[in-house]
Amino acid sequence: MSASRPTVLLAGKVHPRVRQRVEAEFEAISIDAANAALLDEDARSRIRGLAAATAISADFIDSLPNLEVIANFGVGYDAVDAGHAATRQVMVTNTPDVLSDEVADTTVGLLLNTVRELPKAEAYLRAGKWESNGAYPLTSLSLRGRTVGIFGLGRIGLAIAKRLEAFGLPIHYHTRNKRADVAYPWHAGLADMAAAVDILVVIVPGGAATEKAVNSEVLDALGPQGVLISVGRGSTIDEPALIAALTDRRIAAAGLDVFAHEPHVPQALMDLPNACLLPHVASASVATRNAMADLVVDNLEAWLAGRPALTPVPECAGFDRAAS
Ligand code: A2R
Repeated sequence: MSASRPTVLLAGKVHPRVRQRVEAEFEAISIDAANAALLDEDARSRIRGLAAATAISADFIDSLPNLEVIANFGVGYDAVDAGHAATRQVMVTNTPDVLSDEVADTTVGLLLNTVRELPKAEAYLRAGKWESNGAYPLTSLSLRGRTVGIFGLGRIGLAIAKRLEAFGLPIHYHTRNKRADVAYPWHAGLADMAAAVDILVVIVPGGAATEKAVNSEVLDALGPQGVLISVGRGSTIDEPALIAALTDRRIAAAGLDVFAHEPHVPQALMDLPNACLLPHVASASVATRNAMADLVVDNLEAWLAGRPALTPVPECAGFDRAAS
């Protein structure tokens, strides 16, 4: 043990590669939850870095007087109170870009599974029904002739758009700000876009600004042939409204990788034949999760060595390392 090495807290169920590298490069302290009562005063005063795999509240940040950096595992950092961290000049980093292609690939897979019922067709084969009952029924939905609307055309949304463009599908998008670098039609309103498209792909960050943005009005605008694909955050969907719309066939189908209260998935969703459900696996390959883990630790290393963070979140992007 070297007294000169900074102390880094591992909070929550951290990725094994984050743990391995943090234990090798820093003095590591581990706790299962971000709860100040799990740390004594000496530990709290020594902690300078935090590798976060769980919610980090303002109170928890305030319980660590010498905290300098919070490195969040994931591009979505809605569980970290980054606004509060910024007021204390605590750097917050996330893991953008390294997961965009993986998430976009999974989104296309989820869309195909939802529309062409591929998991159900495989289950039919495995149950011996092809031989006993004949061909799997024709799917009522198809990607052919459909238009896609992407809610959130950031790094991941654009990677999804490029893939679906290659499928020959027209792309529309809704964001708060129109992008100058794409020619896709932009809609200032989400419900307006939903009315103009057949497939709505949701890939915005979570948090108050997008909470339950996909509500009954948006789902009704999407309409009875409409398909919802949700891969950003479960909080963005009004889940009871979605269950009602799927039950009443006010939309045709939904493919979901994220849920409002993970890992709980409402039984009503599980019971719906027109819902295709994944357990939040969009970025979950060994290679991509390792790349995310490395970016978490690279950010800790850089900031704690007095260098700029590699991937600061927007709330902290202007921080001057020398000033903190
Ligand atoms: O609104 P803009 O112009 O800032 O565009 C961003 C859009 N966005 C929103 N659109 C409409 N209403 C909002 N309240 C709103 N908030 C954000 O979402 C931008 O086009 C996109 C976010 O893009 P990025 O920051 O590049 O994030 P990335 O890497 O694509 O990941 C998106 C989310 C993560 O936050 C995780 O929750 C999930 O995907 O993995």
